[in-house]
Amino acid sequence: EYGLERPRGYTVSFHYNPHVEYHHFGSSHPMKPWRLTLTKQLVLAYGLEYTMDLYTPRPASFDEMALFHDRDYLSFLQQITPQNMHRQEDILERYSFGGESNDCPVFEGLWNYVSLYSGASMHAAQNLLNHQSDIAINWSGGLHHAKKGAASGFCYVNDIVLAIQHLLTQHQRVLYIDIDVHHGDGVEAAFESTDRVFTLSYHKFGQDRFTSWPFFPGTGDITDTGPSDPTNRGKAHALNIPLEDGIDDDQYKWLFKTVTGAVVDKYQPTAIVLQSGADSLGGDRLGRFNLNIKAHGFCVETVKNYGRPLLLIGGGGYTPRNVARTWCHETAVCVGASLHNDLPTHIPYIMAFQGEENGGGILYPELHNTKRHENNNTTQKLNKIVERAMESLRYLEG
Ligand code: ZLV
Ligand code: CA
Ligand code: ZN
Repeated sequence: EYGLERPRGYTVSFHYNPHVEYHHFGSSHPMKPWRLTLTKQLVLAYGLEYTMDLYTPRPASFDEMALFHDRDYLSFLQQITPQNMHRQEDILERYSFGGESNDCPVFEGLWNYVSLYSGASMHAAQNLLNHQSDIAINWSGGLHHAKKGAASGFCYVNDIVLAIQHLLTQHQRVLYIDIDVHHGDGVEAAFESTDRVFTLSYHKFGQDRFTSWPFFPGTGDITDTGPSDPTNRGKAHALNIPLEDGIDDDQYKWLFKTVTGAVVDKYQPTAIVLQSGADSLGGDRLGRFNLNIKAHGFCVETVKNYGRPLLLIGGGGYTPRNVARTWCHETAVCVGASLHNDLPTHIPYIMAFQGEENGGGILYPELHNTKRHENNNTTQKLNKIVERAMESLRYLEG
């Protein structure tokens, strides 16, 4: 029995295995799988579950993940535990674990965690292939930094690459769009030698004013458009939009619509994958931008309106209450619902959203805080970026 009518001509599916929530990277680590609990609670509280098909996907198998990853790397992931890791320090280093920053810690249930989020992305892709959904959502995925044989930046297995590979079994051209504040380097690298995937990432690029290191992962300048070798089919099939601290709603919306629209026109993808990392929001613990929830959601709406099969996945997002708000809003955008700004009062963990510092119990609090991140993106710089982007698109034949 549906509480809400479904007058839509398209189907939205939600792929989520709640077991991911119970994994912890460690108490001081910024990645909190618990943000997914909050997201789910908001989605349920607004009654959005009645407007979508819900699935609890099984974990991905070793062999499924080996469609992209090296088997020796996966064997390592499968057996490493916090208890036995001290006996294999050399191997940890080989796969980019540990180190002084410890972005990729070994934690209890790591293998289970990676197979759960990967299984959800693969199942979402399968649903698009079956024509069982037009838009398939997996908020637990989007781990765009993971490499074939190494972990990187909180990412161990690259669920996006696995999902895109699956889409490629039936789709000639897949467009990957990444609005996480970090460069989607792992996905770009995985498909650098094919013209059947176009990767487009918007991100902060350049020296970080807080750490004075290059902002992670340090790649993705405007000049990076894929391999330069003219015989490489992947040439010109990557586009990177490097941004400065503090970009605001109007600038980002304009840039996103202009550049993404041009890519879609030129490349004519038959399916789209959108990584909707929420660390590009204002007030994010790791991010540097000043976006509000509705500006972030505008990107989802814009991509939805291209009317192609769409895989929508999560990614970064380090202020859990705002991650939950954004992904709930974007779920509503997908189903075509508008949500009341006052949060339903019967939400578990309602305290996480209440009080002035937590957004005052509303869905769309103002997140921009120009004192924290001064806007260093001038109209002139952005125009220049668009000009350069249009120029590199001219190298795409067709
Ligand atoms: O959102 O911050 O900057 C997808 C995603 O894109 C680094 N890692 C490495 C390279 C040398 N540094 C370490 C700098 C540490 C600065 C303090 C943290 C505090 C605790 C734990 C991690 C961090 C941290 N690490 C902040 N930024 C990093 C990045 C990795 C970012 C991954 C983004 C993942 C899910
Ligand atoms: Ca990005
Ligand atoms: Zn990120």
